[in-house]
Amino acid sequence: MRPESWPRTAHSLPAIEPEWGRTKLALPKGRGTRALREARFLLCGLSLLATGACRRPPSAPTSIRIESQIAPQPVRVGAATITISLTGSGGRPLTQARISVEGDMAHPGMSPIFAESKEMAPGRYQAILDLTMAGDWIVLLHVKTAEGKALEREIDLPGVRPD
Ligand SMILES: [Cu+2]
Repeated sequence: MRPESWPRTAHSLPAIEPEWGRTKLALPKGRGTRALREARFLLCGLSLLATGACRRPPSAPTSIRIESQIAPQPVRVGAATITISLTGSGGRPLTQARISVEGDMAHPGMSPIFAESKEMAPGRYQAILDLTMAGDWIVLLHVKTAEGKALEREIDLPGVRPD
């Protein structure tokens, strides 16, 4: 089970992450690391409180369906192929969408990973996400349709196995 108090939000801190990166680099080596980690964790929590309301993914218009599959099963460290099918009203394939895929781990302190998808067939997209660590992942699909509608999907990917 994923502790709700920590985030999902590795990905929701784009404005803050670079600052931390700089701060970390500026610290003398081997000192203050623990304090930094705690401060960073606290910051995560605060930022979740502050932005929780506006970070909810926009709800999808009911006419658009997003279905996804991930392979191989069981999912393990390394390349995971994510296949996404996008359909509009009446089941017609939605072509020429942009789908970027983000992977976050359920524990703090890890940077998100990203992959862009390619349209392999009309309305059928594929992305390869390089899962770098065993454990619990959350995959976010950031979809932008050809008409410019933005949608998000979150897929829990618990228990990714070691290589
Ligand atoms: Cu990790």
